Amino acid sequence: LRWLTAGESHGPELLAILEGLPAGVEVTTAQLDEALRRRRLGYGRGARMKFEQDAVTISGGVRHGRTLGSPVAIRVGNTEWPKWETVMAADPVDPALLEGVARNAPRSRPRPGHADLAGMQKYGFDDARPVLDRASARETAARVALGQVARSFLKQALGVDVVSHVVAIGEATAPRDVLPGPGDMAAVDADPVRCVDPEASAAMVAEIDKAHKDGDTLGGVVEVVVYGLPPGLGSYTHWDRRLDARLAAALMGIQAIKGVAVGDGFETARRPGSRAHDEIENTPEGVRRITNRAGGIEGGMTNGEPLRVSAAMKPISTVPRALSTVDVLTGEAAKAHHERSDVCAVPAAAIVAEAMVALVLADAAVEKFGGDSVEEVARNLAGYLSSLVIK
Ligand code: EPS
Repeated sequence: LRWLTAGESHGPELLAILEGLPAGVEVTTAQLDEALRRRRLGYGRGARMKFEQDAVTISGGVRHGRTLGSPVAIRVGNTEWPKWETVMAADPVDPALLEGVARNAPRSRPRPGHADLAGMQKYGFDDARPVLDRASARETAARVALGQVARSFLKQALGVDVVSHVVAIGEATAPRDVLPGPGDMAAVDADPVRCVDPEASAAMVAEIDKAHKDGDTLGGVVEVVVYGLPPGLGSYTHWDRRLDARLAAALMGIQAIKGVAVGDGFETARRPGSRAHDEIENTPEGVRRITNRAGGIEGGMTNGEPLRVSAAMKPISTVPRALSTVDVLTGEAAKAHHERSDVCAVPAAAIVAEAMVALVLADAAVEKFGGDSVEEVARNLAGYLSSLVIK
């Protein structure tokens, strides 16, 4: 599979293309709307989430609710566009139209933690606007749309469920032994911070309230859990075929993600080998791991246990109590620009992480089971499972 996105945060729309998906995957505008609605949820998001709608149009690769095998093309319109039509116009604009327009004032005080300064240096701008507009996590709306298509494929062809939950916001942490099950997504979504533990959820909400009051922002940790994967996706044979490497790259590619862990991750490094691995037993249903510390991946391959990957998000870089910077036009010390911002976007990051994991797994499934239609992939999977030497 190949996928690409384009579009600026305050441009007319985001565009997303997914190439290589088999025919017959159920995809509808309503499904994509619902996926994007989930991304806008979460306690601690900013004003734009309240009034902006994601206007989805499927413009290729789908007919009467099923993929055709051709590239799937999706547009996510920014309903904010009318306010930006002149400032972000693609074509040259009469300078008189931009005079005195506050939105057009050069963003010359780069915000620490954002792409602003290095982006201005790299691309030769003295205004952070062209940098921040693409670096913005608004772009994740396009990824979530693509992720929904990948998720439908995984469900239909392999019977796989992708869920996520928030395990930490600031100092508030959920107990690590409670995981959402395959059918728990609606219940998790109903929680203000998408945490499965009510006590931890309340503590997370309190952390966000405190940060808001202090003019501060917060990060956290999210975990994606995937049920129903067969053993053998990915491969130990080469570094770039390892599934954990591919998942880590995809998750690190989400704005503000600073760390990725597979299974118990860094915890495993602190344990002796006798308590770090998952012992194997034979059961009437086949060979199983007694524990799942590895998070469903051994040797860069799925091992048939639930997949668990987590990602650490840094606090939003636009801190309301603005950080120190330099005005690049004068060289003088200054306070960073304060664009509107969220206090905490960790619950939304979990939805984006689901999308990236679904895309990587769909890619690995197409690679392993081939097929140009969902039925063919499902047949190939059934043949593989029935021919496994060790079940
Ligand atoms: C973002 C800053 C905010 C967020 C935006 C991501 O945008 P604005 O500056 O226009 O208020 O609202 O997120 C979205 C628009 C979205 O759909 O997630 C940033 O700097 O990353």
